[in-house]
This record gives sequence, C-alpha cells and structure tokens, in this order.
Amino acid sequence: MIKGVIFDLDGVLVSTDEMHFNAWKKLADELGIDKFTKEDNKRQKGVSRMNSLDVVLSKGNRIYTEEEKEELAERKNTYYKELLEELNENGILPGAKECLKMLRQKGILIGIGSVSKNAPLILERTGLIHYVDKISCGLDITRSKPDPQVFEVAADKLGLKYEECLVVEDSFAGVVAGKAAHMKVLGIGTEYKQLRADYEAPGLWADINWEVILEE
Ligand code: B16
Ligand code: MG
Repeated sequence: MIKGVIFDLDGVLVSTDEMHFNAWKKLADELGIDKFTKEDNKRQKGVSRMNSLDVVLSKGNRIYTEEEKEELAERKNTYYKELLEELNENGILPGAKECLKMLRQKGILIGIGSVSKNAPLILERTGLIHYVDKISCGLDITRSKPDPQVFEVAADKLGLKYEECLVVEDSFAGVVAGKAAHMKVLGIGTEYKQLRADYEAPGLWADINWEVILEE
C-alpha cells in the first residue's frame, strides 16, 4: 500500500531541462566545444552537476584540473540561475499540479527527490512548494542518482518505509535509483518506453490508473 509519492523535479513536474541545456550550451560555446548537442544532454538528465559537466568536457579535447572544473560548474550554475529568474507557474508540466492536488486529497504524502541543489528555488518560483510535504535534494545528499540516497532521504523525511513509497521519474538514472531504494517506480516523459519502470505513462496529464498503483 503506497502512502507517499516521491516526485523527481526536472522533467517530471517542471520543464527546466531546456534551461539546463541552454546554460551548458553557453558554457560549451565559451570553451570552444562545438560538438555538445541535445543528444549529449539526454545523458545529463538526473545526474549531478559535476557529472553533467564531465559530459560537456568529454566532447572537447582538453583536460581540466579539479579547481578549473569547480569554476566551470559554478559558471554554468550562474547562467542557469539567470534563466530560472524567468521561471514561473507556466513552467509547470501539463497535469503536474492537478496530479499533486488529487494525491493530497487522497491523503497521500508528497515528497521531492531531486539531485538539483536549485530544487527549493524552483519549487518556490513555480508555486509547487504549496503542494509538497518534504524536499530531498542535492543539498541533502552526498551521492547522486543512480544511488538511492536522494529517495531514501525523502522517505525518511516523510516518516515512511521505503516500500510504502512510489517514485515518479523521467530519467534512466532516476529509475535505477528508485528501484535500488526498494520503491515502485512510475516512468514518464519523452523516453518513458525505454525506462523499464514498474509502471509507465507519457506524462502526468495521461490517463494513469492511480487506484491500482496506490493499492499495490
Ligand atoms: P543543479 P532532477 C537534475 O534534476 C537534472 O535532471 C540534471 O540535469 C542536473 O544536472 C541536476 O539536477 C543537478 O542540478 O545543477 O541545479 O544542482 O531531474 O534530479 O530533478
Ligand atoms: Mg528528471
């Protein structure tokens, strides 16, 4: 029996993926890396900022020191945060708000499991913060998805057993993380068919059989 649903943020509740890509693209252009594309961006979904930077740098041919990498990641985050200033409730993905409302009405607890250190800011800017009970994000963890830590912390904060939680994810790393936390996973988004989650749907707007999922 599911008592809590833990939502990934980027690509599940909010369309920040385009902003991440544009910020990384700007950095790549500054570094003279012209081979970084949207296809590479798919491998950045759900993984940490530093691992995402490695994806960009792997498309160039220079080796960077750890100190340089820290500066580059910080620079990308500055560009990303500039883009986030434009974010408001229009950035909420179709069906997301209605889904949160419906689950809360059923007495289900709502958690966030995002590796983004900007998750609290994003929730504030979109107003989604009002539908969330507990946030587990990049600021709470030492290991990124596919490690289960971000979801375990979310369940702990909600006061639930791991098997009482359902994870909603759009990334491969996130589905692996949810499974590793012994949680059921609903895979959504553009790649949902490839995610190998327990349940799947193209988006939260779709006709999802919540009665069955929550009873499991
Ligand atoms: P930040 P999620 C993830 O968010 C993004 O999918 C991923 O592309 C990004 O690198 C990561 O957050 C870190 O974000 O730089 O803001 O700390 O999908 O886990 O909500
Ligand atoms: Mg995501």
